[in-house]
Amino acid sequence: MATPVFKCIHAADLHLEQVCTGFDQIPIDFLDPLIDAPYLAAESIFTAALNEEVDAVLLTGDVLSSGEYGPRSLMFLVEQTERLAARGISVYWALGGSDPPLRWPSAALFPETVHRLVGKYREVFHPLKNGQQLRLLGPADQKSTVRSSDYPTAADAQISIALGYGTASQQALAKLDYHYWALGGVHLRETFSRNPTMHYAGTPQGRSPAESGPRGCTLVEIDSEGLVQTSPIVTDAVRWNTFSLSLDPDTSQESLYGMIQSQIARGIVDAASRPLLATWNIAGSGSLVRSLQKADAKKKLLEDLNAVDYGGASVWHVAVEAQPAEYPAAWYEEETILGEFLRSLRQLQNEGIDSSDWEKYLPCGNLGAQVAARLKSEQNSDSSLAIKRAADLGVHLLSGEDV
Ligand SMILES: [Mn+2]
Repeated sequence: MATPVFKCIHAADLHLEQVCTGFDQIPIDFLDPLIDAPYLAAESIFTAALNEEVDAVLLTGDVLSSGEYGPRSLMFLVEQTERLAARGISVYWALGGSDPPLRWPSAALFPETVHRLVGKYREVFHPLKNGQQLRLLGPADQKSTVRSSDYPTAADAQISIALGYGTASQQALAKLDYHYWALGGVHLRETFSRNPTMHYAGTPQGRSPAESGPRGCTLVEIDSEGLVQTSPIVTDAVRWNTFSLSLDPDTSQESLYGMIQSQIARGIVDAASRPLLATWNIAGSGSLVRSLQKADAKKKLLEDLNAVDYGGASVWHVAVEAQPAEYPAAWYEEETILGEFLRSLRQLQNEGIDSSDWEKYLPCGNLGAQVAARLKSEQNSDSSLAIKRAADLGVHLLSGEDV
């Protein structure tokens, strides 16, 4: 691309007050890094803006949560935007689902370089070095969908950026001729269109095992032709990483530990001296996978892993999940009790389970009712995983091994 006429950092979903979750216990020396992680990650965004000497920072929603923000997050954001203001860097903040509304007394604390875009204040113009102006258009309201009908077509020759929050449809937005769609509300970084570029910057800091892998913000450069180039900047201060292992029926406990150690060694390199929170998804068939589905065995494995000294690296093993593997297709066709059993489970898998009425899947009578009552208290459990586990147990019992 030609020399950029506009250079910015696009970030979203800072969720400054949102703490990390997803662990039963955590060692004391992890507490401070976990509490500070959202702030350190956000600070890296503003530092990157200064280092890259950008023209502006675009924030697309979920920066502060209006229900939860307190003095720390508010003052942090004021300080950071003042760092930018001192260097003449503007902030264009498109208000998303959880941000404080436009009428918000604390907004007066921010320097004048902070523009909160929504509703009748949604449109601003940013002067470019070549004398032209760049048009930025924020969302019409604080809803959680980017609706094409809310954005007028960007018809003139000017470079235009649309800022939005929530789910978006590539087809509907592409017709509107904006050069860049800066979007928020999706926590995993994603460019879902290249022509024009439509991009979710993702959250700068993962908060749970579900937000595994590097997180950050995006450096965006636009040239005078309106060509857009995006590059990721990693900002997370604590790294969540979910590792997947696949076990053979004859994998021993010892070789499982060996597999874990070699994956964690790579994870430590990837985390580049950040504290690492590891989750293990173990899949396969055989007695080891079956035993790891039991709470005691998972707990023992976690204790063993957390007793290992990683030579100065901060590593904490958060959870182990063991899932039975898929069975060979031929087993489903067998005219045997096993085949019949697997076919019934597959039917349940396809139709889904009505978890409000467990009793209809269970034997009549007192025992069925008791089991249904226990299941009811675990409403949030993953029913497809439960079916896979039932399949594994059934296959094990019908195989006749370990009788
Ligand atoms: Mn969010």
